[in-house]
Amino acid sequence: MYTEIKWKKSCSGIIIVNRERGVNMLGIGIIGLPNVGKSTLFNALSKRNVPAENYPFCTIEPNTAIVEYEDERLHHIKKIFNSGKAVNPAIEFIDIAGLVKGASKGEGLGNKFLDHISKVDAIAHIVRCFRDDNVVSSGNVDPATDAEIIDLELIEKDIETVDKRYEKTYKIARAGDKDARAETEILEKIKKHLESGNPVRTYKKGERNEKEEELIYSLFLLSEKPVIYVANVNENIYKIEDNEDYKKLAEYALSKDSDYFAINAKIETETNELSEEEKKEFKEEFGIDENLLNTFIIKCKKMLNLITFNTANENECKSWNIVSGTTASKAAGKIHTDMEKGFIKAEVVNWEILKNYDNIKQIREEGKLMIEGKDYIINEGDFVYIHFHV
Ligand SMILES: Nc1nc2c(ncn2[C@@H]2O[C@H](COP(=O)(O)OP(=O)(O)OP(=O)(O)O)[C@@H](O)[C@H]2O)c(=O)[nH]1
Ligand SMILES: [Mg+2]
Repeated sequence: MYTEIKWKKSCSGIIIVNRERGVNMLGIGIIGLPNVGKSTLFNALSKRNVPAENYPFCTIEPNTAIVEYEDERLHHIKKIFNSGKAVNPAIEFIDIAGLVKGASKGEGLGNKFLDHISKVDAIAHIVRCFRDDNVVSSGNVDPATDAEIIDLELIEKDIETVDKRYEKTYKIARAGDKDARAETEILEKIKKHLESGNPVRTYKKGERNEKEEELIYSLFLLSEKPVIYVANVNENIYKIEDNEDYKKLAEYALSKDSDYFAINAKIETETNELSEEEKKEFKEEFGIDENLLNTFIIKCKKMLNLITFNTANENECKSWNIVSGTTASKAAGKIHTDMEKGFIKAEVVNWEILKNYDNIKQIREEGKLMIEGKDYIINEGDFVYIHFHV
C-alpha cells in the first residue's frame, strides 16, 4: 500500500520484499495504551469525528486519513505565479487500536494490532500526561513506564521475528553455507540488543554494515520504525517546560534516540468546531501555539524522511512530498509518469532565493534559475519547473 515492491532473495532462501520507501503515500501510525487520546489526536489532525469515547478499546479497526497541512511558502509562490489555487502537501495518519501488556503474546487482540503497526512507516506514540479522574486509565500518570510497556511489546514481537529467521538460517548455516553463518551471527547480536530492552533502531546506529542494514530491512522489525513520543497534556499546563510529566517523557524519548512533542489533543479537537477567528482567540487565551498541529505534522514528515518541493503555473501552485535523495526525473514522475519518461531538464530555484523575489522573470534574468539534469537531487524548498517531451 505504501511502497513500491522490489524482490530480493535472502541467504536463507526466502524471498523477501525490499520496500523502496516513498513511492506512494507514507503513513504515520498513532499508537499507545488504551484510552490515552489516540483517536482524539486523530480527529484533531483529520478534522474528522471518529469515536473517541471514555472506554478502553474504543478503536478496533484502524482509522485512516490523508491529512493536509500548510506549506507557508505557497502563499508567496501563489502570488508570484498568479496561480488560481494552492494545493498543500499531505501525509497519512492511521489511528490504531490500543495495545496492552502482553500484546506480543496475543493479549487484547495483540497480534492483530501489532500487525497494523507493521504496516505503517513511522510511529507517533501517544502517552497520557493529562490528569482526569473521569477518564478510565490503567493506573497513575506515569509517562516513562507507560511508554515502556508499549515499547517492550514491540521489542518482544521483534525477538519472535528474529528467532523465526534464526531457525531457518541456522539450518542452512549448519549445511556449511558461509553467508548463512554470517547472518546467524548478526541475528544473535540483534537479539542480544533487543533482549536488553533496546529498540533495533539504536542497534549500531550509523555504523551498520551493508549486510546488517539489508537484514534488518528485510525483517520489517517494529522497533526499527522511527518514533515521536507525544505527551498528551492537560489544558492548564502550557508552560510545557515546567511540566514534570513532559520532562520525564522527553528524557525517555531521548534515551530511545527519538523525538518528542507535547499537545493537548482534547483542546485541539474541540477547537476544530470553531471558526478560524474564534480558534485564534481561544488559543491565544490559553496560550496555545496556533500552529501547533502544523508543527507536529511537519515533524512527522521529517521522521518519514520526506522533503517538500514546489511547482506552479497559472492554474495552481502545489507542494509535493518526496523521499530525501530523490532525483529530478523521479520527482517529475511523481507529478506525472509522462514527465519522467520524457524528462529533458529541470529549472530549479530554492526557496531561500525565491522568497526575495516577486516575479519569476527577474529570477531568470539574474541567472538564479538553475538548469539541472535528471540526476539532480531535489532539496527541501526547491521550486522546480520540469521540461519534458510528450
Ligand atoms: N482530560 C482530557 N481527556 C482527554 C484528552 N485526550 C483524550 N481525552 C479523553 O480520553 C478518552 C479516550 O480518548 P480516545 O481518543 O478515545 O483514546 P484512545 O487512545 O483512542 O482509546 P482506545 O481507542 O480505546 O485505545 C475520551 O473520553 C477523551 O475525551 C486530554 O487531553 N485531556
Ligand atoms: Mg481510539
